[in-house]
Amino acid sequence: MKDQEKIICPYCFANFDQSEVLFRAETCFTEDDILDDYDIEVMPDGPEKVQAKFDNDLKKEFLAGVHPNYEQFWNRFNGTTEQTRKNRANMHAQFFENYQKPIISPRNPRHVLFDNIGQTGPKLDRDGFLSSVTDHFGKRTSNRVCPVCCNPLPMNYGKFPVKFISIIGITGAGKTVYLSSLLDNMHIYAGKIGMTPLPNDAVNFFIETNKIARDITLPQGTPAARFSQPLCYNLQYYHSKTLRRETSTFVLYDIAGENCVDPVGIENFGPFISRSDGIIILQDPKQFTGIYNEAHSMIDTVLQTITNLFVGKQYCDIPLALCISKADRLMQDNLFEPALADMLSSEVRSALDFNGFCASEYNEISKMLDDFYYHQDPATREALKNNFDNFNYFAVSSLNCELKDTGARNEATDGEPLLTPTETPRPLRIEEPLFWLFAKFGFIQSDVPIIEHAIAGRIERLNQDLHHMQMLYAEVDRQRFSLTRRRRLSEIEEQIKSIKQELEDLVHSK
Ligand SMILES: Nc1nc2c(ncn2[C@@H]2O[C@H](COP(=O)(O)OP(=O)(O)OP(=O)(O)O)[C@@H](O)[C@H]2O)c(=O)[nH]1
Ligand SMILES: [Mg+2]
Ligand SMILES: [Zn+2]
Repeated sequence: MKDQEKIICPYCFANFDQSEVLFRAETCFTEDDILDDYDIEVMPDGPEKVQAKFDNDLKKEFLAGVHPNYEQFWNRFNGTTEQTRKNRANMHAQFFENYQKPIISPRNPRHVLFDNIGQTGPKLDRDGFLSSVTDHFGKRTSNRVCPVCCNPLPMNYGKFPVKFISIIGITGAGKTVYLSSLLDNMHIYAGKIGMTPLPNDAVNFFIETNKIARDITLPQGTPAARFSQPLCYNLQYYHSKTLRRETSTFVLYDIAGENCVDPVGIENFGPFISRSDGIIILQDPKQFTGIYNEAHSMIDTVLQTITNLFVGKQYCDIPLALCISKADRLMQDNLFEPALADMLSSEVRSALDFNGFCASEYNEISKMLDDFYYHQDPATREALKNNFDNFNYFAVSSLNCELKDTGARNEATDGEPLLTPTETPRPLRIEEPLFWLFAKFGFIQSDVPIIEHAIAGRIERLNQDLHHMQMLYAEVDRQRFSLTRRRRLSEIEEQIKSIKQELEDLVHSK
């Protein structure tokens, strides 16, 4: 990592230098541990009194409590979603949530012990990073937090380039199940494209609390206004362009589609979308109103919101994976062509000769899904083609197994049944949208060029070419005495004709 690269907070997107991080101390005091100032005042003057005052003041700086900046950040989202992992060490001791631990500064010699040699601050790690400090009471902490919003920064966060990816879908579209299955199986998926996932406690905790497995009830819905913890994941790989071993961090956001519709939601969740490097939209099959009659489209509004968030352009060029979730449902109901169902039931393969994206196989799926949308959801297809310059179609299933109604009801989603897989889930192609994004980011290569369906950018580029040619025509036309004028004019005319034809074909293409 280069020195000048700043860390971008995955919560508030503040930029800061790694030396500016703050820490959550492991030493926590409560009001009960602190003497009343009056009790010290009445002590006889002398070194004992001075010491008592010093100790007492120091303890006040290690008082457990939620930092106001943290509280302010989470107030917008009806409170924090951060959970503290309970383990044996904190079972017996007085229990504090991680976010209640006191925030201390590594630059404050009252808070932390400075390095014996340098004396200018705490010891840095091998990468020259401030990754842990020992507090004044001798307890070590490696819990770094953002200096602006005081939210936790995962281990090693900031050492590697970061890509932000938003997963958007209406309530019940399958975001949580998708994220949990994807991350739980990441070691298998990453291997297919030559990547190695690095272990990560926070992600493991998310997988544990949202376990997708036989006989375990599926996760409860996440209330739309709440903000789920961003999931940060590190992957090591050989970069397809630099040919060097690199590590990248991916931050995944779980965003309820409802927040792309209601103005307060857009204001609160908009920043996560507009800062994204890639978007995965999970479309619940019930959003195909023609099929399931549940009149719940909404996807056009979501796309509109995304386009509006990337203002300043005719179209949006962020890579966008439109992904049908619960494809098993559509397959069971025979709503996919048999050839498509067959391909979707097969494993995602690596490219034939190397660990890369197998576009030769994917392109076939993409073509058939484009056709599916042409028949089942032409409005979404049109909106994508005309507003997004970099999108593609996917169909996945995170479960693809028998589910049983437990009888219990989900409180978060007004009583939807809580289901339990009665067999081991067999996810279908859930890694494909992520692989496609990796290919778009340039991390992996594809065996053949990846199919593109967008016409938004192509139309704009052709219009620019047309304008340029028309200007050129006028200019050559003015050169009355040029010997080659006639020939050049007819050449330009030919080119103008062919651009117009291409535009015509694009606009009328199915
Ligand atoms: N058939 C089938 N059902 C699925 C699949 N994935 C999810 N579901 C069902 O959809 C329900 C909702 O999935 P979640 O992952 O909780 O949905 P979500 O998008 O996180 O919903 P909210 O948290 O409410 O926004 C699950 O309880 C399952 O019943 C799938 O691949 N196939
Ligand atoms: Mg959820
Ligand atoms: Zn922050």
